Amino acid sequence: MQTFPIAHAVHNRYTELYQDKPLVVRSPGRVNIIGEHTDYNEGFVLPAAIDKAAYVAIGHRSDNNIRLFAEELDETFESSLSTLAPSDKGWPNYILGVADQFLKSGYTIGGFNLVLSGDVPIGAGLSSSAAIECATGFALNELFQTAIPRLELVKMAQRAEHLFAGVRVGIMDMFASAFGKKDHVIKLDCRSLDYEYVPLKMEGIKIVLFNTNIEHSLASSEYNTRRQQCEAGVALIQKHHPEVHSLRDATMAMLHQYVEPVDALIYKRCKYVVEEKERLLQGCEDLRHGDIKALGQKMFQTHDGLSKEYEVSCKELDFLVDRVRNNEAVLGARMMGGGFGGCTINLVREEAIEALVQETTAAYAKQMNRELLTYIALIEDGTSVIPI
Ligand code: GAF
Repeated sequence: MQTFPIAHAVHNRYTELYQDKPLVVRSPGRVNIIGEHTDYNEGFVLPAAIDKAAYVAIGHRSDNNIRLFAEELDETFESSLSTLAPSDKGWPNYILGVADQFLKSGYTIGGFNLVLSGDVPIGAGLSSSAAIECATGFALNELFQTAIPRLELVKMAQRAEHLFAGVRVGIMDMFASAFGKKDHVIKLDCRSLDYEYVPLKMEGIKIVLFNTNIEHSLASSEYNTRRQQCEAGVALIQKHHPEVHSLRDATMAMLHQYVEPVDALIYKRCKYVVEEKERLLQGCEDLRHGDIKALGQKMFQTHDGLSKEYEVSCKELDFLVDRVRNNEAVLGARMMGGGFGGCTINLVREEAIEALVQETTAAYAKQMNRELLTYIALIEDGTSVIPI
């Protein structure tokens, strides 16, 4: 049986603080193989839950208060169910926002104590926030026996992020955290929310993440802007095709005809999304046929689109992708997640990983004057209670 040392650590911390036995929930971060910025355009995505996760230990209180402790920050935060509001502090919002969703959806919950810990690097594009939100949602659901289905908890986590973190994220990150399956990617249709598990069969190839070590500060404001730009493109098409509800329904021909002559910037953004939609579907077939080389080539194309057309990359991400582009041992690479920092995802032949990490770390330090952090991502199951 798999052991989770951090689950034991949050359990012990909770017991030390509250002299009581808590419930412990683990919820992972995610990678996304291909299909970036397609979720809020009702396209497909291809994420998977990883072996880095958020952990919460939770227990009842006899009043309506909420007492949070963040292990890594050594910080306590107090609030109450009657005064729930976004905090300037940041991290409590991912918990408070979810508690707020329980109340807004009409579920009865009481006060609680919660200890938070985890090993998903913050701001690295691996969805540490979705991991915390899903862990909190599942923990409250268990603790207060609210019997909310998994998919509804995912939607509540997404709304929590919209309202308490102010970022209009799509559903991918929370879905991947909650629905992840060991050694599988999830082909998720972000319109119908139908999904399919596709085995991640990559003999001799591993997923290597290079963390730029730049926390994506621009990410939230620019993210919301990108969403608006996509909506603006849809509005232009809708004047002629009322049946088009999102970029999911748009074709390149429509973009050429109705968007390109009106607004070059909006056209560029929408073009990337419409092309990425198709790339994902083909990439998924490549994966099914074990053609990782073809999938990898599409990842490089995705990166170029994200960098030059969607413009959510940064010089550090571009540097890391360009660095491996002509390396035979790297089948594919691209920036991953919202952008403006965080990680690149690389499909690398196992025997070449050590040398690649060494030489990329040295080059990154020299050219970008920063430390490169590297993780090898293993694909694991989604959110669950950890019995202790
Ligand atoms: C972030 C968001 F949270 C996701 O919903 C998704 O849009 C992603 O950026 C880009 O694909 O991780």
